[in-house]
Amino acid sequence: MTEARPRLRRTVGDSLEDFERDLISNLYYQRGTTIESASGPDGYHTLAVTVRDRLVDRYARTAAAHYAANPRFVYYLSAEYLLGRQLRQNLLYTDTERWVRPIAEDLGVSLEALEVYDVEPGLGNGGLGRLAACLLDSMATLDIPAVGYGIRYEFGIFKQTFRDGQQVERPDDWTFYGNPWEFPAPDDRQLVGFYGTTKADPKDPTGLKKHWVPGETVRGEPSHMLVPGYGTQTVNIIRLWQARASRESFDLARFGVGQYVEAVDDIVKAENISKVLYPDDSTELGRELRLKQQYFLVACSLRDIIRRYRLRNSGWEGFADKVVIQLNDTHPVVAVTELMRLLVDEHGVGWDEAWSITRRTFNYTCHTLLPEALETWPVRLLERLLPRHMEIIYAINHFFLEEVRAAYPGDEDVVRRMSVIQEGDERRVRMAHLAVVGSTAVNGVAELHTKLLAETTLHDFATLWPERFHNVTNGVTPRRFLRMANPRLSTLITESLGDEGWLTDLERLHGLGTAADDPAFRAAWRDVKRQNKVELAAAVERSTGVLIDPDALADVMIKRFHEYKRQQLKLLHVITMVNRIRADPQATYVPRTVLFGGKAAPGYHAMKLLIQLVNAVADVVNTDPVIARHLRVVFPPDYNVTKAQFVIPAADLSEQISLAGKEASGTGNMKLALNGALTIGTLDGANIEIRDRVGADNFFLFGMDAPAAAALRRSGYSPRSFYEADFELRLAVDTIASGAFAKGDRSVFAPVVDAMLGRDEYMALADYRAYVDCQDTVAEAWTDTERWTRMSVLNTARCGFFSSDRTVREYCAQIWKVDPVRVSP
Ligand code: TH1
Repeated sequence: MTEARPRLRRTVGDSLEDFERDLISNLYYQRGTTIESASGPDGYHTLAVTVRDRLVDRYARTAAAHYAANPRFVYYLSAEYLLGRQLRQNLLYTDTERWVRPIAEDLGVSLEALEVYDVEPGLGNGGLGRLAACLLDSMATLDIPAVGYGIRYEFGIFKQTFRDGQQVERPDDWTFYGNPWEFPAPDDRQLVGFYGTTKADPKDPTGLKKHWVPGETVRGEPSHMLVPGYGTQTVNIIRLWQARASRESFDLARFGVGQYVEAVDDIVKAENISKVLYPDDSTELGRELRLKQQYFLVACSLRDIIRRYRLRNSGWEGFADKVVIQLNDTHPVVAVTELMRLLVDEHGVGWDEAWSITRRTFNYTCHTLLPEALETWPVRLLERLLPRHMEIIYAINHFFLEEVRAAYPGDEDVVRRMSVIQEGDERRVRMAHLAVVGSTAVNGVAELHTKLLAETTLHDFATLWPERFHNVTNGVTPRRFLRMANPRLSTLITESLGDEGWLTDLERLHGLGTAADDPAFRAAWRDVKRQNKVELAAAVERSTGVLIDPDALADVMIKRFHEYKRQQLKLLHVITMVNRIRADPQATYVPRTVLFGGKAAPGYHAMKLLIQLVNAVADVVNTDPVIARHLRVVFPPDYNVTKAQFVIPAADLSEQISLAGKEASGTGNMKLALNGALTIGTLDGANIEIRDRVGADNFFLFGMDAPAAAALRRSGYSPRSFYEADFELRLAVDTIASGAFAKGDRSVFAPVVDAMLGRDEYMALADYRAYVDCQDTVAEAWTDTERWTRMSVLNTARCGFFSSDRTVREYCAQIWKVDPVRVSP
């Protein structure tokens, strides 16, 4: 194959003058305005497309190189992506910020002023979506041929506001001003069916091949965003599907008889599929529309993958050699049945060969252990919505259970446990089981998580097929979460290490280890942290009205609100500090700012009430002149990737206090440690690996480990006994119960107290004493400034392992078996 003919390719100039000329021309011809009359959005969009065009050039060369090499591709299927803002990233990746600064200055605008129009696409809930974005960044940086597939939700994760301290959700109309970073590709649209009936194929003696006649069809229209690699020419893409009414999806007959509005109603229904992201993190919500979303993503993406495969290949024998599909949790797992359907029903491949291809194509990443996050779908819903897929699931399960019976003759108990179908009043399909059965490799996201998966949730599968199980510990991109978020620290690191090589080889941060012993370096390190805190303080004041002291210990807990993450435990500590100050106002206390950030799922009432309590405690603390001298509590609303980039560089203490065995990995823990925050944490998820690397002396460990937590639960956990045995704990709980945070009304937060003393599902009370004592150790450590700084430097120096580049290398070596393709300049 020859590359695209050069004369058809336009190359952007590579100088300040070219950039300036393109900027003016884009303002004039794209926005139809002039420098004199341009608005803020005009300026932003013009800059965005001018920067973007530098990437288009690389993308065209990447596509040509991939076409020529016909390599094995990684296809990442994910219902969620949290990409973060694009402008700064693309300025960095195209190395154009050095031009934009002076040009903007000449024009009397600041980059910061334009950036307010750079809306982050909030197409995810939390860690799972952000991980997908970090992995795509690292794949491009490592020149791995890859495409990310997702849904272009019209409304992303809701915007969080507070009214009287309560969370109020507002829709996130993220494309209101248009999205300059995406390219619609209507030519690559796909048709997706739902409902209908299946018919036997009379020519097929096995009965395994059938014909599906959908009752409804919807069109999927793709657009893509560019995913550039750092320090390389590779630009991959993420392809997002939006649902549109197909001509078949509304009733033309109705137009004929004047039922125009009713006919248009069908259009609305079809387009609802990609209307909104489900705002639930780590919980399963068995709603029909969500299953429709999942199948919509899968059906569009698989057809697109096959289309791409056929550009350079024919026949099916080689499919699994050219295509590897990574399933991001169970959300896209219906893909296993869809590929079978496409191969068997539509392309006439025999069942056994199709199954071999399918199994070799897919791999599955599990991100949780929480039972409520393990998706199951009612058989009856699948039979109605995806009748052919349900038949295929039965057939897959039939052959699978034959294998189980052969391995364990006479053991019907293991058959029942492992079956893809969960029997009971309402029969359900276990998506995680389907994923394991249909994949080559299954992985957990941190060592403990993988171990627990193999011992508990997927124990039978790990026993039957040990070779399928892998661990790939999560990572984060150092470009966004160190270089972009923390430019001051990045400069200091680069000065100390001599060059910027650490940005793509993060283990080089080890070189800072010796600098930790240099007092001048430590002073510079502290200075950076302080400046970051000054900046954060200004932002916090703007958004909450509360003044915070940049010299106070910045104690941050930023993550989704969930009982297992235990914001309630942090709050008990805050209230304990309040009670201590009240009891002895004259004593000396280490000044602290406690910063919370995070959303609760709109239907998660217990967590919404906890958010209200955090705000109520903040109110009491910040307005009490005695307490506020030592302590401030702030909760800026609408925590997202953009805000994370502000908060993380300013943090001194990172709260990672989930009940051991519940947080699969965590990735905020990595971002904070990488930015020199010390962790106070349990032996959970990736905390364990962080502690192993930074050293036990540089990590504040407390609480039960996973076996201890499991043992306590087995022995019959009674939160009340902990409450009664600990004076400070009793006082903290009683303070909430007294109505002190509700102007004396004891009823408002009574459910919080009841949850603590009643079930305390995640055993916060059992870990309270260890936690509060550990916080005292933290405060003590903070007073030794030099020692604290040394610990902070060592955290950064020793967190190189947590680069998502390492994560992607491990996926490549263990699971994907793909090689890079270099793109020449
Ligand atoms: C998160 C995990 O809770 C977190 O520990 C992990 O670091 C992250 O994934 C990345 O691996 C999960 N998010 C979700 C979201 C949904 C369902 C399950 C999980 S697990 C909707």
